[in-house]
Amino acid sequence: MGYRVAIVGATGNVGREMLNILEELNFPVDEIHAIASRKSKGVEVSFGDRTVKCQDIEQFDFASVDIVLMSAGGAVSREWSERIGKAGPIVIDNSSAFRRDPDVPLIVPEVNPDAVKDAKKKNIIANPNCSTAQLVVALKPLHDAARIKRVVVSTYQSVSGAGKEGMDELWNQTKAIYGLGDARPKKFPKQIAFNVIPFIGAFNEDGYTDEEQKMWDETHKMLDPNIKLTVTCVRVPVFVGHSESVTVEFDRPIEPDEARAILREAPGVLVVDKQEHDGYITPVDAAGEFAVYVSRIRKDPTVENGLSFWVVSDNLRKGAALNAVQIAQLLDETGTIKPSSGYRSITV
Ligand code: 11C
Repeated sequence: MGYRVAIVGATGNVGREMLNILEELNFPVDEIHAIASRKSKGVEVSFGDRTVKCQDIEQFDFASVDIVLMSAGGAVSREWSERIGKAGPIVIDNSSAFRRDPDVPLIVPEVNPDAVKDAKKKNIIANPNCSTAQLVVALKPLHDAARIKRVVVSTYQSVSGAGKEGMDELWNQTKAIYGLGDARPKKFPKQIAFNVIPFIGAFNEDGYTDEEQKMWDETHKMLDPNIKLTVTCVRVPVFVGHSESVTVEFDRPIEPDEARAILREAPGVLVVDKQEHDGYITPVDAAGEFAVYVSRIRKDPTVENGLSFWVVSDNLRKGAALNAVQIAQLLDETGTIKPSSGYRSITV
């Protein structure tokens, strides 16, 4: 016996991945409900070899489920998550709406699983931004070994981070540039096909973007508020998979070989790091996979105790749906929630 699970935003990129990953990880699901806005009512989504019809969020009785995986954007989360939490289930919210709320734990299970103790304060757990999730999975084991003082990150974020509309825009612009239609930007502020855009989200008054701010706020909440972090977030014409160039300053010397050994033992990390062309990972290699890949580990000779490396992961998986399902597993494994009707163990 297992859990009664609802996916809100089931027709989106992340919602579909949540359904896939529940099945791939054999999470004990007794009932699955696909929930979407009224306009998607009746749309079919796949869950394993079954199809499930979307139900209207306004009509659904959330008191009838144990877990709600929420990925319908910040506005829907702000309107619904607290109401749903009060109705009984635990909401695992993929939006930015509650990440900074002190009564809402923000969790990457490889990094701060103990934060699950606060899950019932509001019955909401926040899932981090995709670019933060993969960063902290790589930083955590290094920080445990040699305290991190400062991090400099530049991201190379795929268009799927901006949802299906972002993927459609890259596809349509690519065709249009060869003469088959309208190449004007709609979803992104500038042309994304054959280009890169040093802007994601919205500008803050200090000249950074809110996407950049999320990366330091969330790293501080989950890993360590004392780490200094500066970030530049860039959108690139890649469909799936976010990449990050990361430079870290530690409080003691750490050799590339020691970092490789630490990361090889770290949960969720795969080190692919040889000085040959099969020896580093690109987003195309990481798409569809679970791991956070680390490549190109080398000394930064311009600072004391510096290391630079390259981090790549599937932003729809570890950056969103996989992390959400891992949080559901954590709730189960810690006994924070119990199956509604008995228990079937998880086999991963
Ligand atoms: C992007 N990282 O690539 C964003 C998408 O706060 O969950 C996820 C935004 C968020 O556009």
